[in-house]
Amino acid sequence: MSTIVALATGENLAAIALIRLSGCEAHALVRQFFVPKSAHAKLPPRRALFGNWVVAGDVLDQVVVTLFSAPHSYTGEDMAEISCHGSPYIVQTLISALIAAGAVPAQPGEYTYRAYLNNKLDLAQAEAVGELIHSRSEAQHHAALQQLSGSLSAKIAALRAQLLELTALVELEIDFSDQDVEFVPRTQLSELTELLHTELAALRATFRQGDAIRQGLPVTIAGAPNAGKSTLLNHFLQEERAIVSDIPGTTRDTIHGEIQIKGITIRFTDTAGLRETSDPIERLGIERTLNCLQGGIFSFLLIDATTVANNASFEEIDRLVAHLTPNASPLLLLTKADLLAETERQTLLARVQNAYPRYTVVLWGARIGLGEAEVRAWLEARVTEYLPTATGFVITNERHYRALLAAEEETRLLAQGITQGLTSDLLAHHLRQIHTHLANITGEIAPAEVLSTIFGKFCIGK
Ligand SMILES: Nc1nc2c(ncn2[C@@H]2O[C@H](COP(=O)(O)OP(=O)(O)O)[C@@H](O)[C@H]2O)c(=O)[nH]1
Ligand SMILES: [Mg+2]
Repeated sequence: MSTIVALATGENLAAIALIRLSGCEAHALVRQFFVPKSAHAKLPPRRALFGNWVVAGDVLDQVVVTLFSAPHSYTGEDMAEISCHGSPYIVQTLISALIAAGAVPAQPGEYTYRAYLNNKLDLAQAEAVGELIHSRSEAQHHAALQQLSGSLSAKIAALRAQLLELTALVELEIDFSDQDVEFVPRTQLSELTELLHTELAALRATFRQGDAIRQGLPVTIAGAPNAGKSTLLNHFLQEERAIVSDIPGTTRDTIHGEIQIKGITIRFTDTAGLRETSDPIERLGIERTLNCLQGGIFSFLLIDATTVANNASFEEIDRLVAHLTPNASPLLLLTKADLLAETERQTLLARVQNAYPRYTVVLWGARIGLGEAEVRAWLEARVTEYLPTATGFVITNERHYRALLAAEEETRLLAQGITQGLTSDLLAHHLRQIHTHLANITGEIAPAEVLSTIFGKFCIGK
C-alpha cells in the first residue's frame, strides 16, 4: 500500500501545522529530509525529535518529528507526524518534496480508512471520528465520543450473541431435517425472537433523540410581515443576522441561526412573512416559509399584539394555525406587547390563551426582554422531551438507524415464519439477513460503495 501524506491541521493560517505520513515508506521518507539536532542516528519512535527539515540542501524550517511504528499508530501502519511552522509556503514545499520522493496525497478520510482496514477501529467507530470532528454541541460531542469508545459496537455484539443462540438452534434442526423431528420447541424460538425484536426496536427508537442531538431541533419563525420575526431571531442570536425594518416584506428568503439550549443546538429559521402578494419573488419566499413550517414540528408563530388587541376575533391567528400539520408543536408569541399597557396585554393574553387552549401563548416584547424567560423555558421543555436519559445510549447515525430498522423488519418476518410453521431452512434465511444488517453497522460486512460514501465525507488529513 502506498505511503500517504496530508496536512492534518486544515487550511487556516496557524502558528503550527501538522503533516502526517502513513505507510511503509513513512520513516524512510522522513530520514531523507530530517536532520535531528542531537545525533539520534536511528530516530527512535514515539519520541518528539527537534531538528531541521532540509529540502535540496536548504533548511526549509525547524520542525518537530514524531515517528510511530506499526502497529502502534492511529492507522496501524508506520507513521510520522511533522510539526512545522504554519506558513502555507513551508507546508506546500514540505509536502511537495515528500510527494516528489514517492509519497501520495491522501484521500479524504484515508487515515481513518486505513485504521479501519487494520482493525484499529470498526466502521461505527470510524464514523464516530467524523462525527467528533464535526460536533458542534455538548450533546453531539458526548454521543460521538461514546460511539468512538465502542459502546455501539458492544451493543451490536450483544445483539449478535442473541442472534447466534437463535441461529444455533435453527441450524441444529436443519442438520436433522431428514429425520423430521422438531428438536427445539417452537415456543422457545418464538421467545428468543421476541426478545431480539424488542431489543432491536428499543435501540432503533433512540434515533429520534439521536437525530435531534446531531441535527439540533429546528424551529421555524413564522408570522405576518412586520410581526417582529427577524427582531426575535436577532434577539436570540445576539447579533444583527437578519435585516429588521418596518417595511413589510423585508425578509424574502429563509435565514438561519443557531443557539444552544442544555447542550442541544436549536436551529432557528427566520422566514418571509405570510401574506397575499403579487410579487413573484416574495411569493417564492412564502412558499419556502410554508415548506419550512410543514416540514418540521416546532415553530414560533408571531402575531403583532398591537394589531389584534382590539379585535373581537382572531382571524389572523386562525390563518396562521391553519398552515400547521397535525403533529405540530407551536409557540404563539404576541409580539410588540411592550407597546401595550400592562392591563391591556394581560387581557389579550387571557383571550388568546382561551381561544387556543392547546397551545402555549406568551407575551413578547423584544425591546424590554418581555417573554424571554417563557420562550427559553418552552425551548428547554422541548429539548428535555428529546434528550436521552442520563445513562441512555442513542443512535445518531442514519445509516445505523436504517440497518437496525431492516434487522427489526427481518426479525418480524422471522417471528411470523415461526408461527406459520416455516421450515428451518427458510427461517435460517431470515437469520442470515438479520446477521448481515447488524454486521453492516460495525463493518464486518460492508460493500465498497458504503465505505467510499462514509470516508468520502471526511476531511483530508483525517
Ligand atoms: N416595540 C417593539 N417593536 C418591535 C418588536 N419586534 C419588532 N419590532 C419592530 O417591528 C418592525 C418589524 O420588525 P421585523 O423584525 O423586521 O419584522 P418581520 O417582518 O416579522 O421580520 C421593526 O421596526 C421592529 O423594530 C417588539 O417586540 N417590540
Ligand atoms: Mg423579517
